[in-house]
Amino acid sequence: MKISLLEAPVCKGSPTVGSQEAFRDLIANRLQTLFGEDVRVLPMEEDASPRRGEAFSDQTTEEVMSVSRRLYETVRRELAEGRFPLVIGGDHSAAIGSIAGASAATGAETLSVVYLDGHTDINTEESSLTGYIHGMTLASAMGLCSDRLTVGRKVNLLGKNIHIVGARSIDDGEYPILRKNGVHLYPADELRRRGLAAVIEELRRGIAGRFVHLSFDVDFLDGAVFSSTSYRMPDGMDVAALRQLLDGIFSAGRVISMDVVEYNPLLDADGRDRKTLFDIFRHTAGLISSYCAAKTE
Ligand SMILES: [Mn+2]
Repeated sequence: MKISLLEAPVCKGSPTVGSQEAFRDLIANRLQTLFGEDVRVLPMEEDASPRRGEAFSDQTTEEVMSVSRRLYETVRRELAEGRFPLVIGGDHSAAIGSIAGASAATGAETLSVVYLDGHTDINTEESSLTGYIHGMTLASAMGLCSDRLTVGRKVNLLGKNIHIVGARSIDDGEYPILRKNGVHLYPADELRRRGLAAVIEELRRGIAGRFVHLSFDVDFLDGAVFSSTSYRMPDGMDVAALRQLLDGIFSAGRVISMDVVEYNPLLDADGRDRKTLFDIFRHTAGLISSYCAAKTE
């Protein structure tokens, strides 16, 4: 399976600066060499300027969505060419574009999304307390936000096809949205209580044979394991758990595209987290070559 590395240089979906540099940092350190000969490296030509996002701001919304619109087109195109789009954020608002692109390729009802994240990112403009778009990604993908936060046609991803794993910071206003839409939620404490293997088994049944877009936010990992991100939180998962989950997801579903978001290289002075990320990418590259080629034919 040929891989395309897509840059999503957006940090204005959040109140912090730095994640928009992640792609350039990783490519400068030769991330592409992990993905074989035929890897395509696709920087986004026009960069989002590294200013902080402003809450509930029309201009910020327009700038965030401009990146997502371009991502949407690129993800669609790479999928149509039979390649695997691997989107590197940027903050998690980038996934508005990548999910829209994946769902345009498969049909929204046919697509499952597995969302590995310390948050649930399912606020609407009404429920959001902070007004930052990186907390509204899934609500946008489900068509619950206004047209301003919609890429192309409304995506209307179904709640029952969304699986959020590892969350441990959920707003009061997000619970009713999760419940009403039947989103599958596996919070970090549930993973510990039930055991990782039991949750992976249930998740595998939910996505078996289905097209999957996988969205990985580095704050899924415990803040002590991986600290170069804007929202560093305790009680997260470790890299071994992530590997097990990735193994389960790739072997059960037909993973067609993936995001890796919220890495902030400006907070990674000694490069420790970059090294962790490279290990994760190396593992992912192996899974893509084992599982993705056969199933897309
Ligand atoms: Mn997130």
